[in-house]
Amino acid sequence: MLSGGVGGARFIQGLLRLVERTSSATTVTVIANTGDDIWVHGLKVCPDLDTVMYTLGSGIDTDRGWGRTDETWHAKEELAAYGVEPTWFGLGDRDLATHLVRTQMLDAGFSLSKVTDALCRRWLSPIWGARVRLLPMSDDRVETHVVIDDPADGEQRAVHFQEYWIRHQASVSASAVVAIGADRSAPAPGVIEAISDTDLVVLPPSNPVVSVGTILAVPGIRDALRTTTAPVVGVSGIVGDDHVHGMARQLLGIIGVEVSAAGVAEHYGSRRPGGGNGDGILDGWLVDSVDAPSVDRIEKAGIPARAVPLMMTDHDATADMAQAAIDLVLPGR
Ligand code: FO1
Repeated sequence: MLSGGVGGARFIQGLLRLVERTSSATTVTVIANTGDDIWVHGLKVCPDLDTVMYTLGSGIDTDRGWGRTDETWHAKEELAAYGVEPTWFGLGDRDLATHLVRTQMLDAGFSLSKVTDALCRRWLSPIWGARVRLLPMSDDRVETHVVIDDPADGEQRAVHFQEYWIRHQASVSASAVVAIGADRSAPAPGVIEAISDTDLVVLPPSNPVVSVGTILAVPGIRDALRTTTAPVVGVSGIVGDDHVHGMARQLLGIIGVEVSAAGVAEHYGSRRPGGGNGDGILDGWLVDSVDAPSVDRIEKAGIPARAVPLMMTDHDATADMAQAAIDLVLPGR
């Protein structure tokens, strides 16, 4: 699976529920977006890696969808009392420990994948053993920035995605999304192999621009998706004309993609020869029942599609979604 934060993590929970139901020996590799990563107060923070890790490790705050359960905010308050910026980005006390360990290990020369593996030994191994593996998309520094019209002075400037999203609440006008460093990055160890040597690749209902889009910007990953012998199936995060987890509307608008399940399917493109612009990645696309009328349009773009309920209300409902995705591209499995 390629994954962003909340939407991806919740979908993986459903996929794992399905694995439990069928008691099969399936293993799941999650390749997480690291374009949201940010250095704050001298610490390396990896929101999507941590959201997946905490969610699957039962340590997530389920209301917020990010950060730790039973969190306290004393360090944040103390930093604010010193007037230290950024005050708009909050690190909880428990969460802080993860960033301290990660930063120390990076400083000691370990790669982000090695650090992630070490952190997952606490969170994933006791629950999932070798059945779930979490990989960063790249060990190289890639940061998503958004070019905004700064409301402070009307000047155009590129700000970190987190600043656009949290400080500006995605409500300032923006003209571009740039994955800085992506063109010079390489996939992390195991990423290409995981895509090439699998039975199925799933794109969960993660953000098509700043989550899946950033992963696809790492050289080699799109090619691996196009050449793998496994089918690639995606689940729409857009239901009706909105994003279930909130942040696709503005971002799709910036890159000129229609905010609809069909618009995103066409943006990813069909993997069939001649599909999309010749660089499509999809063999199947699941849309919500309310988007059933768009199935014809998606299939005309060369992407087999089906409409089913896509609300991740609980793990069982999400497991049904995962099963529907599998039925679409691997009938009878
Ligand atoms: N989201 C917020 O809305 N406000 C925050 O202060 C904030 C801090 C934060 C710290 C660590 C972390 O792992 C995630 C955090 N998030 C926060 C969530 C994050 O901004 C986004 O939801 C993801 O980057 C999108 O996947």
